[in-house]
Amino acid sequence: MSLFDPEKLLKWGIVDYGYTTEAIPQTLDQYNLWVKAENHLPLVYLEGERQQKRQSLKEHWPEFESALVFLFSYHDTHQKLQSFYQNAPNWNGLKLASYTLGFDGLDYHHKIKEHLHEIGESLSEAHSGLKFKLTLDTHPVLERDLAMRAGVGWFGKNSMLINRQHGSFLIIGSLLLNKKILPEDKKIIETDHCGQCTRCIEACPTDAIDPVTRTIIAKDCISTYTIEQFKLDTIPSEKMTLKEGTIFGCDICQDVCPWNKRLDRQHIDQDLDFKHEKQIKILDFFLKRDVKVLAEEMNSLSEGAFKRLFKNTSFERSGRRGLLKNIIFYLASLRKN
Ligand code: B12
Ligand code: SF4
Ligand code: SF4
Repeated sequence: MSLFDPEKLLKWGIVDYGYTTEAIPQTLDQYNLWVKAENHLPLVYLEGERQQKRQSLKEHWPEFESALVFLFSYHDTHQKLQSFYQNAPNWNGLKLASYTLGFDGLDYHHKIKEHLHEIGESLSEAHSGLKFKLTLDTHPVLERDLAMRAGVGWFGKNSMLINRQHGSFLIIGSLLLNKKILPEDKKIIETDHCGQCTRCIEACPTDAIDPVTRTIIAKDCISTYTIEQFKLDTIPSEKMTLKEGTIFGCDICQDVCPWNKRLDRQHIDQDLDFKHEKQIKILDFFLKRDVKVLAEEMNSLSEGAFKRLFKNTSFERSGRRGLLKNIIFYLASLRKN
């Protein structure tokens, strides 16, 4: 498919895209069973009306006829962060999900929305009467299944959508369209390439991956506790630990995946320095200072001052209190060992 200027796509970090006309997810049963077993809790937005909308793209948007699914890679940032953790003499032991430093250190929702809009506008100019609706993370769409239907990857045992060439450090962003703009689905559905590997299951510090259903038990996942439950002080699971330093999101089940490690080796000579102002600010603030000093500063900062410091980044949403809660829990996790 050469619908778009490849240079522009690469500039935006789009490494692959696919197309589908199927409105109904192929793995609906897995999702519905997951919710029925209450493995989604405490993420209540995955049940009820929003669960109903996920049953078909037509439930979400009745005009749906087709979708273009784009993969935005931040693998380069994952590599830079790994190198930082391994080599920086002043690293304090804390870790951030690499997407927070990807996309120039800005909240990916803002950046990717802009790119998707631009693509949608140019498609509308080329196809008269074409309407589009974008879906990115927060919309009631099973995005991994949509990406699978568009032929751009398979579900790993860690439940990540993995692309053979580009691994899993990817954000999925899509355009739902009210017309079929390509003659037919060109890509073949990707098959499972996990084989006998179980590295992600073994590496998860909280045993949050259910090896039987290949889904995540949300209450046990570090990502849920550190990103989604930013206002909650109670600990959702007795398995929870942040001893690995994961104070915002968690990449452990992706770090160990051979499909990402293979890419690390391919790009061994990439420039490993962070260049953007926001990235440097995030590194300096969270990852280079004594953790107790950081906790004290976070404690004395006002909510407003924190928001101003991290405006337009992924940390704006969780706010000062959410991050402080995580840092305190990290210190408590260390004392437990
Ligand atoms: C809720 C949510 C979470 C929750 C729950 C995660 C989960 N695995 O369900 C929490 C907070 C834990 C989370 C964490 C993360 N998330 Co999140 N999250 C979502 C969200 C909003 C919904 C996911 C969902 O519907 N889960 C329900 C489960 C049942 O569905 P599923 O995970 O898609 O699994 C499908 C397949 O695995 C398949 N399946 C399951 N079992 C089986 C078994 C068999 C045999 C078969 C064939 C298929 C199959 O069916 C499922 C339903 O389609 C999506 C955005 C969206 N709107 O889709 C982002 C999304 C999944 N998250 C994303 C990211 C980046 C992350 C993190 C990496 C962030 C971080 N660094 O901390 C972690 C990764 C944790 C992990 N290993 O999954 C990306 C994933 C991109 C990718 N390459 O897959 C998404 C797609 C956002 C985006 N637009 O890019 N997330
Ligand atoms: S994101 Fe972390 S806690 Fe969640 S399943 Fe993966 S390794 Fe486990
Ligand atoms: S670590 Fe192994 S089992 Fe897990 S997703 Fe990657 S290839 Fe699949």
